[in-house]
Amino acid sequence: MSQSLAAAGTATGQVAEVVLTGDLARPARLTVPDLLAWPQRRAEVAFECATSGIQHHCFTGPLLHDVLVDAGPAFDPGRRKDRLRFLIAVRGADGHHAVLSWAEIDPDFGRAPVLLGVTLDDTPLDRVGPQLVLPQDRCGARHISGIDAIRVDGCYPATNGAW
Ligand SMILES: Nc1nc2c(c(=O)[nH]1)N[C@H]1C(S)=C(S)[C@@H](COP(=O)(O)O)O[C@H]1N2
Ligand SMILES: [Mo]
Repeated sequence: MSQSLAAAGTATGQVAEVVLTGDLARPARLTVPDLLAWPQRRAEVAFECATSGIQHHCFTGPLLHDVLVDAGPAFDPGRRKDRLRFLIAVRGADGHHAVLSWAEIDPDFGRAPVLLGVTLDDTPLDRVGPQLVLPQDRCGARHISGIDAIRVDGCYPATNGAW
């Protein structure tokens, strides 16, 4: 990011950042414009909210899997079984959060096409931050908006250690 853009973001608080943290070789802070560097997908989703009923939205953005792989999760990529112990916790700025398993979004396992939405119904999410998009979910609760942190954790021992 250029110095002037960084300064503008700091001065106005208008550029939201997502912190990628946890068991990663390359932890990162990413803005919505940064997320345009990965291939963009489009998803038309319909989900039900317990309080406001059925919602229809169109999102674009990169695959969560593509972004997290580039952050270097601390598993052996050649050993499929090693990935099964990793969790991904996604948090919104308001504290709403949910946990996914790595295998849920891994192309060798659940293959869920989960996006980090950077536009919502053609509106850029630069100021509010990206939104988690889960086309497979019937309920809206995991479509976390204003994401400010994503944490990857290898929760169980890499070898046959004690639980
Ligand atoms: N950050 C954040 N994201 C959130 C929520 C929340 O409370 N905080 N609620 C979820 C729930 S319960 C639903 S149903 C959808 C609502 O999406 P809508 O505002 O497009 O109807 O947002 C989800 N994302
Ligand atoms: Mo909801």
